[in-house]
Amino acid sequence: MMAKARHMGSAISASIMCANPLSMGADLDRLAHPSVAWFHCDVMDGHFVPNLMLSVETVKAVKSAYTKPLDIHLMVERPESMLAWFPFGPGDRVSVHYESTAHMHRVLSMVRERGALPALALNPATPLECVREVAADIDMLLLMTVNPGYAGQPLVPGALDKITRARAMLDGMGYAHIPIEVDGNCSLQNIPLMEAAGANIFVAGTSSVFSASAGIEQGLANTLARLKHTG
Ligand code: S6P
Ligand code: MG
Repeated sequence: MMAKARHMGSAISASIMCANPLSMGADLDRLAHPSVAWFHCDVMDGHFVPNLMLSVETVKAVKSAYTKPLDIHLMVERPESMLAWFPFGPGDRVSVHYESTAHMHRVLSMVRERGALPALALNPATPLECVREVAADIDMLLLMTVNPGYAGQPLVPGALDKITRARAMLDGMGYAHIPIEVDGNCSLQNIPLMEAAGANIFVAGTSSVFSASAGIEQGLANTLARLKHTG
């Protein structure tokens, strides 16, 4: 019987857009801890989502200063026209929204050609059915559990059910090895529910690693304590 992907190790991807912009380096130094698997870099163009976030220069600076793999989340129109701007390569991951391009297969191939891991990202209202068409071409599925654009939002209704359905779909298609990343209100309360539903990678932002009044180290410890399948 095929192993269920829900038993693969759970991991944290720290959302660096939630760092203090006036002391980002100090926050990232704290997050460059072995228990953080990825630096989640949100890129927003003001068109695909109503916000502007993490400039190319910021992502380049993070890439050159840290050895932590990048988990680049592109929330931009026509990502194929911007991929070349960003610094990523082997070990890094790039998530591309289904809703953002008419050329999903081409964009995923462009990511893989650079030795990085391509991932498909879906907005909350996007049907899971589109996963079938590119499951063979992705290394991860990113499910938005809030509407993309801002940190600090509540979970959208149906988010947990969608994780369950996505896990069942991938397992049923023979892709039990593909992890599911969840992004949006991965709070200390929601993480165990999301993990039980089948999520493997948790984007940690204002509701987890940045939520402790005692600071990021405490927030990280609190977040790790919520995961069942670590390591
Ligand atoms: C939102 C973005 C996310 C946020 C993260 C914030 O569009 O893609 O990565 O940074 O979800 O986390 P939280 O805990 O504030 O929801
Ligand atoms: Mg994100």
